[in-house]
Amino acid sequence: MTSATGTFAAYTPGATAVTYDQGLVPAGAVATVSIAQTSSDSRVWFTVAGLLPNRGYGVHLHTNPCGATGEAAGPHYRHRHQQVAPNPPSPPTVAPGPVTPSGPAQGSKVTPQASAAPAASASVPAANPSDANPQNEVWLDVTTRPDGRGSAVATHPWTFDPPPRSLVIHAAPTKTGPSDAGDAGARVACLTLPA
Ligand SMILES: [Cu+2]
Repeated sequence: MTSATGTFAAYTPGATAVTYDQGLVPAGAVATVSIAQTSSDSRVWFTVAGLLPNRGYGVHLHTNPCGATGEAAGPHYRHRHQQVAPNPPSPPTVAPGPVTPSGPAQGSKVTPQASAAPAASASVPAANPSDANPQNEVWLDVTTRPDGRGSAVATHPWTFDPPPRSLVIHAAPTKTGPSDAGDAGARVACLTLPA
């Protein structure tokens, strides 16, 4: 069982729990994450107190520890990395025609040609529902009760490798559309998980 508890406060180096927006995650709010695994599956519990009442927040596990800004937590933890390029570049067609000498070679200048192969960019769709979904990621969205408390549980038929290193609270519930899957708005707080 891996567990982390933190009381959110403005960032200081080494802080476990950081709030980046005290209007949405007030200093003093407390969150706990617990991860239990068997050889084949995993379960994650999340509880939080001290948030705004009756409000939805997107919550996910992310790959990196928290830092001075929300971006430090890196991307969502993903079990499977499909990263299917929508349009794989086709190999360049180079006609290996015979080099025709045109007149005396003396003085002719040969300009080295840059490789015609286009740089294959490893571009991955920012939001792809086949990658960004609660089966492949760990989504722990909460809608807080009138007292500002919330909780969520996520179970998966897989285990963590390597372990996620943070839980990030976002400003809005997680979206699931074809172009915005996984998007939950600004990163408003972060809790670092032990390695
Ligand atoms: Cu997130």
